[in-house]
Amino acid sequence: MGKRRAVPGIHPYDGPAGGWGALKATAIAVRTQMDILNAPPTLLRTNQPDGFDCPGCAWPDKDHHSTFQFCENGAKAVTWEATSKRLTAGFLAENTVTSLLEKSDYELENYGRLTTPLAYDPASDTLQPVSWQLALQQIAEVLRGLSPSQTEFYTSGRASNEAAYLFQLFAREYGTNNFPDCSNMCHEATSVGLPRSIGIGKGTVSLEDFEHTELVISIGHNPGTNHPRMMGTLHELSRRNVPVIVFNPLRERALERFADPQNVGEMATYGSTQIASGYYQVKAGGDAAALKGIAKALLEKEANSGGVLDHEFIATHTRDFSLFSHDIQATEWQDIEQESGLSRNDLETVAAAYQKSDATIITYGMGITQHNKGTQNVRLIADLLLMKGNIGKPGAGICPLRGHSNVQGNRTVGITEKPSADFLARLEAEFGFVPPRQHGHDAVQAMQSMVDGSARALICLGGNFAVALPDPQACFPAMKGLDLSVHIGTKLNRSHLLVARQTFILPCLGRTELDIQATGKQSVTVEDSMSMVHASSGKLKPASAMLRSEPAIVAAMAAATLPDSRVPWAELVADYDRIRDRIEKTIPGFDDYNQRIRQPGGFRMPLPPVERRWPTASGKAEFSVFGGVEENASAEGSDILRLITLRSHDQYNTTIYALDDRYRGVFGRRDILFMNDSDLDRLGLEHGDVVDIETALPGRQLRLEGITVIAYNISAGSVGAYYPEANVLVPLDYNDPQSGTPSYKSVPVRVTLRTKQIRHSA
Ligand SMILES: Nc1nc2c(c(=O)[nH]1)N[C@H]1C(S)=C(S)[C@@H](COP(=O)(O)OP(=O)(O)OC[C@H]3O[C@@H](n4cnc5c(=O)[nH]c(N)nc54)[C@H](O)[C@@H]3O)O[C@H]1N2
Ligand SMILES: Nc1nc2c(c(=O)[nH]1)N[C@H]1C(S)=C(S)[C@@H](COP(=O)(O)OP(=O)(O)OC[C@H]3O[C@@H](n4cnc5c(=O)[nH]c(N)nc54)[C@H](O)[C@@H]3O)O[C@H]1N2
Ligand SMILES: [Mo]
Repeated sequence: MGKRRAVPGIHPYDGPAGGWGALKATAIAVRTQMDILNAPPTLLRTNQPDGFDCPGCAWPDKDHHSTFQFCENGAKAVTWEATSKRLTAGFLAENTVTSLLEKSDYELENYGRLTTPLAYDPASDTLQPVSWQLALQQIAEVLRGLSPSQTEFYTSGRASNEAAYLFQLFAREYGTNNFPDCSNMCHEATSVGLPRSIGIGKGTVSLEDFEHTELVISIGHNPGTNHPRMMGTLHELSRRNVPVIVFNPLRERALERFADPQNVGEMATYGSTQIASGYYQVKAGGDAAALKGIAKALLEKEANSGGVLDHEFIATHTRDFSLFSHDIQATEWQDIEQESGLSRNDLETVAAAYQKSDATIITYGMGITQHNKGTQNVRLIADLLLMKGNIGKPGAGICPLRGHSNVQGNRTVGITEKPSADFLARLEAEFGFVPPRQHGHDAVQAMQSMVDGSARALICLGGNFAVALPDPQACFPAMKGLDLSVHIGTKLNRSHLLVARQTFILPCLGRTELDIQATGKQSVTVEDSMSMVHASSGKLKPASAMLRSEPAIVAAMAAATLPDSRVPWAELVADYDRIRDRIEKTIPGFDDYNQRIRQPGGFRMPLPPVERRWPTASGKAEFSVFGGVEENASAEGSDILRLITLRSHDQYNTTIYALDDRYRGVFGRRDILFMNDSDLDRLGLEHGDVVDIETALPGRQLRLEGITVIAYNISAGSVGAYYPEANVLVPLDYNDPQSGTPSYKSVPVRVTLRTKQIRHSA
């Protein structure tokens, strides 16, 4: 970076990701959150056969019973939940909701675990303890007075299969398919795009495929922070000389160099392993152009010398190849280069590596899905794989990196606003009530209904709905306009505090905690990113005797709301095996559910594409037509930059563990805009200047003021800022029309100087 003036809290990080720094960060997480004596056994039980599933991410484990897999950010997720801090009734009595809204997201959760049901008291503007019975009775009364279509049922992807299944059952018997969920802000593009391409909205690879792969292309995800256990896999690949090609506008350290804390040699010698064999700093929103460039290079080679495509696979297993290839041929190199920011030569190099490999995996994350054409981006990735038959053979396939640890399972067990007629018929046959057929709201639609006043109640199974969504200026007042909001959660957050006419916060057990019901100790089940379903059993003493499990809370709310319910709620909750029996009867793929989760490692959900069976409308895998190269609405003006909103190393979505972003060299602050040197020069800005950011889209003026811009290794034309602070810049209706996913990774913005950087003593 050369010589620059010092900016407080900015210290470029030169080491590899992982290594001793990761061990130290784990020790700090333990020390600041937990009773030290309790901590090591807790961490050791993470992802063990009889332990709990790590609430951190959805990356699978080897057999789920191999050695303890060390993971810094998994440790943070566990210690944040298993903290010894408690949010007490005394504290809440002394602090009004208005005053709590002044606190940061970090402070709110750091008060500790919720310990008792709370109800909002408008007279004193405080949250006050309430009995479970009274809370449930009052919630039920409001719900019975509303039309079901006025109620939104939100799920955040940490809920277990059992809790999520009961939640959808409750909402559907009540009478709505309004299921906004976190997946709508995340991998909805995958859930919509992949079924069209290959017949199922899930990844096709298993961990074993990584042992046989010859090439991994990693697009738009940051595993060093968000899927740290994947780093062990990438580290192994790199040591076997398997090329890993990265497309990312930012130089993410973990994708460059990584020291595996489990590798004794590397740790002892302060060594590290290079991860990416090629690192392409694509422009934000330029992946479609890049993918089309790779496809174009392949088609040109095929035309020149042949032997590139898998013709037999294409003929037997796919359709619409000619439509796809015409679109690729019609796309000009000049447009590809301009939109991607990469040269034809670069893309031909990647195409050559792809041609050479007999088994390729493409992994991807939010850098692909969170664009106006996110669904079509996902389909382009599938297209590229189909060209060489890279789906349904060992070592190859598509690998979306899911978000929350059970977000995939939630969808499998029925959390969807667009249920299939089959599924509804099975629910009806099993339970004897008539579920609503009309499709419901996704996350953005639910919030839009709250904004226009047509939705009156919001029931949240976890999460931080209003903060996770774009556009707090529109969302926050909408939350306050509701008749009822109910939050099942573990810690206080801002969505809880945006109180409605009546608001209830219901404290639940976390994954780490012991769950005892009428028949004894219970386990729940979750599905990871690779469709493996396994059991998770908490072991710790609950944070408070008042906590209830998520299934128990949902069942009690349902029983209170629906006095004539056909569902035996209490009986189901007494023994979760009974919930799983019902899941087995109503959802294909769960045969012998209770037996199979008792086997080590659990079982895999059916994935027909792995056997080259394609449950699409045509029965074949389908190529797509992207059309053009632009992923996002174009905005005019040479001063316009594309804003990426991203996660720091010390956060879990809206949960901020601490204020550092170690690998990006940011410490103790989050008010940062990452910008390329050439853009700084062009705009007449300097490293450390304080700027204002304004969204360059028609409509309301959206601004984020007083942000410090720093020079960073990010592609020219793209800038980065932290989520959720930067959500004020994203309009609620700026999304992918096919999947409804907000385009958090490509907001056109203008950046203007506010104050010149002040010289600080370093
Ligand atoms: N510790 C931790 N773990 C987590 C989470 C967390 O917040 N903290 N969140 C969980 C959840 S819900 C999710 S969805 C996942 C998220 O995991 P990721 O998908 O890794 O999410 P982001 O942090 O949003 O990072 C996106 C990455 O994409 C890059 N990127 C941005 N725009 C583009 C683009 O246009 N093209 C390309 N090629 N790259 C781009 C960014 O530079 C960044 O490296 O992680 C899960 N795991
Ligand atoms: N700008 C921008 N916005 C984004 C994104 C982005 O990349 N950029 N990413 C989007 C993505 S990918 C996602 S998934 C969403 C995340 O959206 P959400 O899933 O709604 O948000 P989280 O921050 O994960 O939710 C945190 C809260 O969950 C509760 N909680 C934690 N553990 C438990 C539990 O075990 N049970 C229950 N019931 N509650 C629990 C706690 O009260 C905590 O405050 O945000 C989206 N928003
Ligand atoms: Mo996510």
